[in-house]
Amino acid sequence: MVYRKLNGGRSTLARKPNETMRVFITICVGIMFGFFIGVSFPTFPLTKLNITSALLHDFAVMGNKSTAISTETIQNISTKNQVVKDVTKIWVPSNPKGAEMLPPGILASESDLYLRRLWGTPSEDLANKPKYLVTFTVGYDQRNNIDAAVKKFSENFTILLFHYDGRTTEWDDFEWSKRAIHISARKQTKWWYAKRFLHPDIVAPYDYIFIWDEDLGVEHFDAEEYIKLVRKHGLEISQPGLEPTRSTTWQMTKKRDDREVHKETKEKPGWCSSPHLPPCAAFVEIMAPVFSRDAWRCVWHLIQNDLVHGWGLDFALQKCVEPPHEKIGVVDAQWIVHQTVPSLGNQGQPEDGKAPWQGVRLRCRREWDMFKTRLQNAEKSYFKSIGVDPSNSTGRS
Ligand SMILES: *[C@@H]1O[C@H](CO)[C@@H](O)[C@H](O)[C@H]1NC(C)=O
Ligand SMILES: *[C@@H]1O[C@H](CO)[C@@H](O)[C@H](O)[C@H]1NC(C)=O
Ligand SMILES: *[C@@H]1O[C@H](CO)[C@@H](O)[C@H](O)[C@H]1NC(C)=O
Ligand SMILES: *[C@@H]1O[C@H](CO)[C@@H](O)[C@H](O)[C@H]1NC(C)=O
Ligand SMILES: CC(=O)N[C@H]1CO[C@H](CO)[C@@H](O)[C@@H]1O
Repeated sequence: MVYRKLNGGRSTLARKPNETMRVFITICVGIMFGFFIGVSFPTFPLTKLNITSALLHDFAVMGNKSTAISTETIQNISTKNQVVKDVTKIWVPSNPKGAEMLPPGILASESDLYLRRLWGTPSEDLANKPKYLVTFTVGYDQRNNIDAAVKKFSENFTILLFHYDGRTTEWDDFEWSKRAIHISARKQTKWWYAKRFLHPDIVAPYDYIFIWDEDLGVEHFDAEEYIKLVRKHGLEISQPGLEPTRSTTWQMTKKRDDREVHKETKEKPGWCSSPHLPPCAAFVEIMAPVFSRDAWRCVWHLIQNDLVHGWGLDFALQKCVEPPHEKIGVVDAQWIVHQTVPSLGNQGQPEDGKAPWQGVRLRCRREWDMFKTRLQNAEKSYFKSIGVDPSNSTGRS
């Protein structure tokens, strides 16, 4: 950095051969070293002056040999080096934005959700560090269902509950509740919590992150087995197969009986613009998604702060992995039941004589449109900015 600064200011040098440059740099380093010593031992200012002036003298002799670098120039450089005083202050441009003044060795850019104790040696706090994270967005009325679900997740999981009804302490009736993390904010949605509390740097230690609804039946599901299959089939974004019911809308997420995992399906004619595109492939729903660490790092950025219901997100997840039709899939061998109990959907405001759930549903639809429009516009302006017409490529919708 210092070299660059000095070189930048030296037009005389630019014309000179490499050797001069080398000598020059050596001298500069010498000067700086001298300066550093001077600053390090401020009680001996004369030492500093002497070293500097001795170097300047040497430099003048060498400069005479091959060039017209004058003592005045050197003095100018020397003056500029007063700025280099800042070398004793830390500035690391490669540090995260805002933390440039800290030495890289002290930066703790990532965190975790591990609970620590208040005494003893920090390095001995954690008996085990769970490698997976599961979150449920819950109301207390669904406690028995959540209790059943949590028991399908081993001690290798950190359990995080987002409470939308403000009731948290009651959960301590469950033994596992004391090792769980509880976050409470009234009447918010899963994606609202996820955006605020699951920043990729916070959940960085977890290989896989489950962001699940509260109304899932998990009788035929085991989380460790699920992860084995996800690893085996290279799924970055996945969900367990859904037992087919009347409310199962998409073919893709229906459980199949003849395989461990499926990554594509057939939909009704005209529903898929390509067999590799949602909802025929590269598609999971938003009720029970599982993300790898890397996929989540992308998806977190895709979640909009104001579009809290996450509608349309399922169609866009494919933007976050490559190739999506191979890295997004449904695990059939570990499957769940979507019980569709009325929960947060019932917590809207009655408006214009409409039931609360209607207001919520209306907002969901509206958000879906807004999300689609935002994404399309963002893509358009990106391609425009680099002068490419994406309609000419084999781009994804
Ligand atoms: C500079 O070089 C010239 C001849 O090359 C020499 O006569 C003169 O003494 C030199 N000056 C210094 C300061 O070394
Ligand atoms: C040295 O700096 C002074 C004032 O900053 C400037 O006027 C002079 O031209 C500089 N000399 C050289 C050789 O760069
Ligand atoms: C937890 O993870 C460890 C290490 O991967 C594994 O050996 C153990 O079997 C896991 N626990 C369960 C209950 O599967
Ligand atoms: C798209 O491709 C066609 C044929 O390859 C070409 O003629 C046309 O100029 C392209 N359009 C743009 C905007 O690149
Ligand atoms: C304090 C000190 O060491 N001063 C010395 C600086 O250098 C000149 C000559 O290079 C000496 O004469 C001084 O004694």
